[in-house]
Amino acid sequence: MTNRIQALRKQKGLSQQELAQRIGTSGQQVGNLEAGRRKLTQDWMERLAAGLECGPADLLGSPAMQSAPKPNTPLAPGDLTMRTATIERNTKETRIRVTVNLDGGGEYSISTGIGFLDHMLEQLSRHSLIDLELKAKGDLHIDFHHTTEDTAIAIGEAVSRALGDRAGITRYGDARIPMDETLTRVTLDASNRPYLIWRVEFTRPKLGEMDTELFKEWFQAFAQAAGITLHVENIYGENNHHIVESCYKGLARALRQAIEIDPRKSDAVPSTKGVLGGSL
Ligand SMILES: [Mn+2]
Repeated sequence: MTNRIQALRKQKGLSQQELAQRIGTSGQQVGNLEAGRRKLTQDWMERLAAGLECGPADLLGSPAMQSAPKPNTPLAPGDLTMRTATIERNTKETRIRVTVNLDGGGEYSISTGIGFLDHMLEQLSRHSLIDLELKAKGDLHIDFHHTTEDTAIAIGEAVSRALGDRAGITRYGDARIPMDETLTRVTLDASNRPYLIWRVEFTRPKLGEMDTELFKEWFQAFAQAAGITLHVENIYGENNHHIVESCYKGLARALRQAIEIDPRKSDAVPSTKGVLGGSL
């Protein structure tokens, strides 16, 4: 810990949630900033200083610099709930290890052995701001099917686990992505009700070495494992690379919205039933 955000916050008697509400962010984000998992930019310093009624420079320095905080101060409920997960998935066909941080900055390290799939998953991370570490070793000597599908299952499971009880998330997301001549719309509900609508057609059988028919398999497996209702529609487009890439970017953007903590209801599950999943 190299900053005094937490110490100043406790002096003010604020929970992470309360400080987050003052400055229009999520409790998780405040937790990330306090723990140094999120870079303390000038913008964040100014926002935090306004919320803590101090100067931006007061945020720097070690927490012990001023009135040492009591040891073993109990955490307020909801404090420091990191939305991260690691999944290891080993079968005869594939060996996969994936780590996600939903509150990341879109940093990635991805290796599936399939160049084109790596390119798509990098877009997913970059545009969702989910940090994604993925290492997959699959039976590519047979074909790319198992590796494609199992990669989606593993990422989906990791996202679902990191979402936990899905309390306080925005839940819905929607994105329209243009890429030159192509336009794709992705709409989703992260409510733990897996479903895929896939209105995407390709005019070429392969992109790179990858069969284009595998992309539907990827999205189907991801929707199932992540527990999301996922509607993907290519409205128009000609270039097959643009068509599929706009699908991944649309998923990323819609996912980014849906999994964001809504600061106005950050302790609530966003369903009138009080629990997500099951019948409507
Ligand atoms: Mn591309």
